[in-house]
Amino acid sequence: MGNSINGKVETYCRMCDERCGIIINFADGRISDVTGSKNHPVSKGKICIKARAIGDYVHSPKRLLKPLKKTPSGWEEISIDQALDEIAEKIESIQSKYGNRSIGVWKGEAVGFNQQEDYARRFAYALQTPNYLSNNTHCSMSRVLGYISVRGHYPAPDVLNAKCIIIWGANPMQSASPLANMVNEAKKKGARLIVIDPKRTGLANRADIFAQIKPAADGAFALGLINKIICNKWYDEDFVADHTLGFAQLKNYAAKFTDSYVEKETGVPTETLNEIAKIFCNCSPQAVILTGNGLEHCQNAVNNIRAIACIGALTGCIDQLGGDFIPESPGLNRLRPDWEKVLQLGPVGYDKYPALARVQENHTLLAMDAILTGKPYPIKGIIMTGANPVLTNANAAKVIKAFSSLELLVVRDLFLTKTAELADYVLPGASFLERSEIIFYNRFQTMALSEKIIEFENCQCDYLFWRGLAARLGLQDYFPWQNEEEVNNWLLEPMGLTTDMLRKYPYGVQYAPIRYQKYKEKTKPFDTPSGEIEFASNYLKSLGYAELPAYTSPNYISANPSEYPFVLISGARKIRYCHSRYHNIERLAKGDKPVVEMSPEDAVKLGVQNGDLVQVASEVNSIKIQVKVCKQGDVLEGTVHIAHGWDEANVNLLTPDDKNDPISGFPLLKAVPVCISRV
Ligand SMILES: Nc1nc2c(c(=O)[nH]1)N[C@H]1C(S)=C(S)[C@@H](COP(=O)(O)OP(=O)(O)OC[C@H]3O[C@@H](n4cnc5c(=O)[nH]c(N)nc54)[C@H](O)[C@@H]3O)O[C@H]1N2
Ligand SMILES: Nc1nc2c(c(=O)[nH]1)N[C@H]1C(S)=C(S)[C@@H](COP(=O)(O)OP(=O)(O)OC[C@H]3O[C@@H](n4cnc5c(=O)[nH]c(N)nc54)[C@H](O)[C@@H]3O)O[C@H]1N2
Ligand code: SF4
Ligand SMILES: [Mo]
Repeated sequence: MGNSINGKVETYCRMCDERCGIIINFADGRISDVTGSKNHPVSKGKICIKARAIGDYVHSPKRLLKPLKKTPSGWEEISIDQALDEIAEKIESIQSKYGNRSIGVWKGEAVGFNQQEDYARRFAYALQTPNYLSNNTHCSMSRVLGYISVRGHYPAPDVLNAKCIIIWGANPMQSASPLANMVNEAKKKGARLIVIDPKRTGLANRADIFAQIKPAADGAFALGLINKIICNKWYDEDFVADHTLGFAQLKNYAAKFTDSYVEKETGVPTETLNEIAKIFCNCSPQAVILTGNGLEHCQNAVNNIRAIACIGALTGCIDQLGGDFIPESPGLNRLRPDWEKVLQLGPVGYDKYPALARVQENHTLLAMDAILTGKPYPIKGIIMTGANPVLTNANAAKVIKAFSSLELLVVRDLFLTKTAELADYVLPGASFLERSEIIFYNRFQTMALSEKIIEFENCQCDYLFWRGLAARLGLQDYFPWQNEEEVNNWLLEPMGLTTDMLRKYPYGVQYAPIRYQKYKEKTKPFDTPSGEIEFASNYLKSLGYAELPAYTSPNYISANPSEYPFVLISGARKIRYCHSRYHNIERLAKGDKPVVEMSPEDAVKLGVQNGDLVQVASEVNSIKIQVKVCKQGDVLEGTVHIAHGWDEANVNLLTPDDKNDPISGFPLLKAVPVCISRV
């Protein structure tokens, strides 16, 4: 199977979103092996285990190669034309019965961002539905919201030139190998490394300081640091005076975060807090904080992240060499529809989470409620690509119930996943080697063309799928370009570039020179309502939220813990998987199984050992899973961890969808109170 070139092809790996440079060797039309490309300026020849499994993945015998239609007697193979004809007809009938907004379009993590995301947004807009849904109800948007409310932008930390690196709620050794390599490189040049995490990660082992914090207590720690920095006058007085608003209020508020309170709340000793504050300020402005997913999944996520965003702003790290670089945009043509017009159509979730408008996101969890209740209006059909929400969205039982009740669910995937099993139509998706798109490294301000190098009959790329479906609905004007090559050239037009020009630079061209301290060039340089850095936000206040990055203690700390005495964190990355992906690839998953990781002290308390089966129950649901007892000190006592993405023990059956961060609406995926008992 497969139609391809023989010999070597140099391209980008997209088994995760890091885009390392790879050389793929083909033999007899199949990928025979994959090695790292030394020509790639970021990955420099290094690749991880997932890249080595690209051939197993792309040529997997489990891959879907024909569209499937669900019939009373099971799956029936049909042609793409028949599938698109029937899906278009069904969309028209649903929209005429329930209104344009009754169709949702869902894009998952696997197809990436930029133009793949924009195709989905564009198709939704063509249908006149505001309901573009995505993995971003669970990913990054809390961080983006937190940062942009303070700074007006999301930074790209200049790790390589930093003298102090704080890794806060992230684990790049598992989740972003090239970034971990940069951290190690900076460390070799003398950078100090600090890790703040409830779990001892790989980089925590190499860190100068490891602060083993209680889950979701990050805001208290950040405010404790702010208090230290202000009391000791370790902040950048000129930068604060010239470019920030709300300093006096922040100072006042942070004063409540005394040593004893912070130590009790976070579990981190005061000496450690002092040490971190001192090192960070000594190294500033060449100091960065790398924030991760670990900060996003709690009930105070955005405010905790706002507090963290204030730290580097206080010490003047903004847009500095070795600090928080502010990337410039490349200035392509826009595929994405005008957001103001989308908003006017009334996306689901905005009454509850109005701040989402700032990041142009909708709320997938409230979409589940709309499907089940018909309120605020019915959603009856979903067209999905590159996602597996049955394994990745909070409260999976509700997701299954909602998807099962739809009049139309279309899933585009490489495999018949748990989500695809619920669909009316399953369409074979194209892997990243089967599409052409423009990719970016915003930290280096480079862009490159990643080209299709292999093709399977019936496995359409996303662009041709959206175009084919739009044409059947009379919406061809939204997708006028015949193929991806035409789209790519149209995108590049305003920059005076063409795909042929990009082809000459396989690992990218720089679209703008790197410049620092760009804020000095303008009077109101930051993209906040005031144009300055906002320690206090009038915008959030006007929406009914706290003006300052206020801290609220997580329920498991503040409430009586007796019924659910453990706190579950879920989804710490493992290098061999990406969310629900690759558990079906033997080379990657062999010998591995889902486990609940716990400290030896907790294992003793529960009377369990490695391999014992336990039941883990939250307020929402329960699962059975085997125990893995960790080394002492690797997981904080009282805290347990379960990875997401496993069919066999789906941790998202336990995660609630109604205990959300009030600003971003992000669900509680870390800091979930649970009880554990032997089976
Ligand atoms: N191999 C692999 N790589 C991936 C992915 C994947 O699934 N697999 N997913 C990709 C995606 S979409 C994303 S969003 C990124 C995420 O990448 P990261 O942001 O690096 O996320 P994690 O690896 O989950 O690391 C989160 C860390 O936060 C810690 N943590 C949990 N709760 C808390 C808390 O309350 N406070 C603090 N301070 N720390 C906490 C966890 O113990 C863990 O070490 O990874 C990307 N890369
Ligand atoms: N409990 C818990 N849940 C979490 C998280 C957590 O930390 N804890 N993290 C959350 C985060 S940060 C994220 S980003 C989400 C991700 O959640 P999802 O968006 O659901 O992403 P994946 O699980 O990677 O699902 C991708 C699906 O796309 C398919 N696929 C792969 N390549 C392609 C392609 O090129 N085209 C198409 N059409 N399909 C393809 C894969 O086979 C897979 O079934 O999960 C979230 N869920
Ligand atoms: S980190 Fe691994 S999976 Fe991700 S792009 Fe690089 S080689 Fe591929
Ligand atoms: Mo993510």
